[in-house]
Amino acid sequence: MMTFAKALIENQPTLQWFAGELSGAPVHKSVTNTGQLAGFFQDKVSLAGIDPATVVYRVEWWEPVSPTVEGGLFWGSTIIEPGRVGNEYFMTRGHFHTIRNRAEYYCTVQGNGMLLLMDELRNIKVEIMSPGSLHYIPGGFAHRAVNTGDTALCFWACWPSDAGHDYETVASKGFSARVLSKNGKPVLVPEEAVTEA
Ligand code: PAN
Ligand code: ZN
Repeated sequence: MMTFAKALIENQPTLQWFAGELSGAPVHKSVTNTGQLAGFFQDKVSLAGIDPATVVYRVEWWEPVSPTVEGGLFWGSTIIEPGRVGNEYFMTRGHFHTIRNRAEYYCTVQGNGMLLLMDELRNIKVEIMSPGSLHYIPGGFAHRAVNTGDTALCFWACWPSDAGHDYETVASKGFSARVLSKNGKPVLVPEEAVTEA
């Protein structure tokens, strides 16, 4: 009979749920600053006035299997700092999954924001992110999280190991709407109306 000690899997990761941190397993980390998001924010003049090393968001994620494996799952956190470039709130780049039918879950633990979901025809939907909100991102939808609050927005995500990230489509065509601050409130503004906003 196998003993419990022999059956026990080591290196089981631990979450600091509210801080968005992972430990106890090899974790990937990335930091994205304003300098790396030059093509993403609409107000280039305001962007030029911000130190390009200003952190916009950090991601930590665990890949228990290789990204080439079909059927696995990845798990990670994103923390978006509060801030704006001009009147546009700090946000993630946003992406489609390379394999378009791959879905994803986001769940918010801290802060307030909006999740933009855009299909390939550029139809856009928005979900409000607040502590406890759970978001199902269907396959075929580009997704971008926006921090509309005064504190960090922290959420966890779970996505298929083979999903892949297509950043090119969003980098070249953008989303069809932006979340801008108007009279201190977040408003979804269609891309074609942004210059008048
Ligand atoms: C998330 C995102 C994370 C950062 O883990 O990768 O929030 O956003 P960008 O990847 O758009 O920079 C996810 O959606 N994974 O699939
Ligand atoms: Zn994703």
